[in-house]
Amino acid sequence: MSGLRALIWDVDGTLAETEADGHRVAFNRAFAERGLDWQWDDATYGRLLAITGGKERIAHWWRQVDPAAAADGTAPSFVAALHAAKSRHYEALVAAGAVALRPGVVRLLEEARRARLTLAIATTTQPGNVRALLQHTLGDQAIGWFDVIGAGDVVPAKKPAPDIHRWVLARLGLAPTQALAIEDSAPGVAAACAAGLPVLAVRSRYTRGDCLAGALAVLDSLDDDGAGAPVTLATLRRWHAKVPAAQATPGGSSAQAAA
Ligand code: XBP
Ligand code: MG
Repeated sequence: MSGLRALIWDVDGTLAETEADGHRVAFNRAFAERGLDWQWDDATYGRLLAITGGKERIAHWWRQVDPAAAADGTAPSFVAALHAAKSRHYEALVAAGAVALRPGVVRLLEEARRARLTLAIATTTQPGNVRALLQHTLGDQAIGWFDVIGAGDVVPAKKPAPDIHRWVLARLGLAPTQALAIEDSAPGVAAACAAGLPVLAVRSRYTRGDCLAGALAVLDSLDDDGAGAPVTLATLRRWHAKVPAAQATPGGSSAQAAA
């Protein structure tokens, strides 16, 4: 097992609870702006999160509510325009402070920076959304904390495909076993595992019921390692060092077993 050299962070649900009060609201504002009577309530949106990527989520919904229109040749450009409006609304919501970083995130980022561990991002959301979140929660300088930011359509297939994690690893010049992914959802954990990355899962609002099998540990918060203590770099290094044993265990191990 190589030592831990980099943390590869997911954004939505992991750095911040962006979905309910950020992305969902932005989708609904874009629908209303375009005169559509579509409205994604909390439960509907929770189900739709199985479709990763905003454009893909809109197209999936459209195929359900109006299959004939969704099959029209102009559908992709309509989806793209609708999604661009959604991204504009999302960035405005983030700028207005609608989403905050999750507990423990700033503490762990700062500890990793002090230890000169490489930081990177692998996310399904659009690059502009990542920039807006970092800028409005951590400040203008925070974008520079991350050596590589893999986001949105830089890869053809979104999570649960491993493409985005592989893209980030290639640019970092690291083997999967030299890094640790931090994810909140079933598609995110599946993507990291398929890329050969050890992964820590931290459940978020919409992923309480997700199957997170394959993760080194499954937590509810970075402020609770499963035994009531904050997750520190030492915790991550300890779990990371056990990767061969954890990978040999079908379904991974619990936080208590990993600790
Ligand atoms: C999050 C997503 C994203 C956002 C919307 O997945 O699926 O699509 O919900 O973002 P993950 P865009 O946290 O696993 O990256 O509309 O910008 O695509
Ligand atoms: Mg996520």
